[in-house]
Amino acid sequence: MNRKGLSKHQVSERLKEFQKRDLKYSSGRILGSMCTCAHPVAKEAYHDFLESNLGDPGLFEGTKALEDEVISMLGEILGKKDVCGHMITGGTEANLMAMRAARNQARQEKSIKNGEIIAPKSAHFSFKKAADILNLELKEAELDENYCMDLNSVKELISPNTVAIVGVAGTTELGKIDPIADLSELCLEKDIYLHVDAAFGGFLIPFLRDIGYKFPEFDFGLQGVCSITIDPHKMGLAPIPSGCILFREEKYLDLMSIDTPYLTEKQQSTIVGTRTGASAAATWAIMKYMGWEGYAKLAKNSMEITDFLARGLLKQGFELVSPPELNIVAFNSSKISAHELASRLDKMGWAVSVSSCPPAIRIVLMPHIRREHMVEFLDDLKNIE
Ligand code: 0PR
Repeated sequence: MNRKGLSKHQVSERLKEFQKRDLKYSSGRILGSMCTCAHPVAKEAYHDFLESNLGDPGLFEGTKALEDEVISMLGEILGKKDVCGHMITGGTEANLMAMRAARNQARQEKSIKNGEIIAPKSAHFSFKKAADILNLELKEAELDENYCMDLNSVKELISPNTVAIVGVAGTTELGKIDPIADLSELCLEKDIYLHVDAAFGGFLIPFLRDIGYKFPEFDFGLQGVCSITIDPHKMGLAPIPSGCILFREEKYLDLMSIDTPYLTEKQQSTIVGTRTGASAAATWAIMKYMGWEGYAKLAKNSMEITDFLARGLLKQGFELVSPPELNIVAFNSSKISAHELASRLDKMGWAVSVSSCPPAIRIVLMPHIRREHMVEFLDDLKNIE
């Protein structure tokens, strides 16, 4: 490390050099990400609350009130205004907290020691991390022909050690929605904890449904749903890191509570201690600014560009893995493999990702991607084939 400090100007110049190497969402070239440009309203709020720490909420009562309002607004979007929960770093931490609550409940109420969780093969890899950290065994359920969780496979995997079942509303690779209503019934019947990972779909499905898109039920309106992951830093336009975990009842938070005797709150149920208040302020600001109608418009716009891309690909002879339900398009060429196609696109400056199940080019039509970017993308694809 340098012994003498640099000037503010020197620091800023050096930082710019580093930043030049980063891709920018605004270029329209980042096609495989679930994050996007944070809205200026959210950025400003984030900046103003940089120092507030939700890990010691008695010192930051205003920020704590913002967090509470965010949780309740998200609960309202997801079918239950009086939910409990926290703002955390993102979907990984939210899923980890949900699995921890489920494990602790099963340990306490059913004396289950070697717990198992059942998640679809399409679930985000954060469940592998959660299983590892929490000492749970992850059992992967098969998918049906539409790449959704297969209910019969779930039933076969249920054992006396099952502590939770996970359904996904907006899968990472294909944007699919698992049959959450069926899972809810099953979990109520078998007395099993049901978690819904709506990290991506949570900021899309309720708004799209309201303007006429058809989607299955997936939220707290279903009595079996115990918790939901929803990420404002994906389709919510909040800065990274902004994630949320919502629980149907306070008891799930209590199951994870640890005494924190010298803090302004006497118990803490989150995994992290010092916790970002800036994310709560930014999420509150952007949700108030956008309103229901703003998010509905944003989601509709992304779906229209999705549709434009999907049609364009079909016209050019590409195969879609399946018709897009949310703003994710996965496709293949009949001539070259997905990995080969991805590497050729990369050389042309397009940052795409390749899905694993099945292998395909996966494009997430986030708000930073506009129609003109897709016109250019489709043109470039013509030159590859
Ligand atoms: N649940 C679902 C359904 C997800 O899609 C993701 C992340 C998570 C949980 C985990 O969320 P965090 O990454 O916030 O902890 N989905 C994206 C993915 O893994 C995250 C992402 C975003 C990856 C931007 C790359 C990227 O450039 O693909």
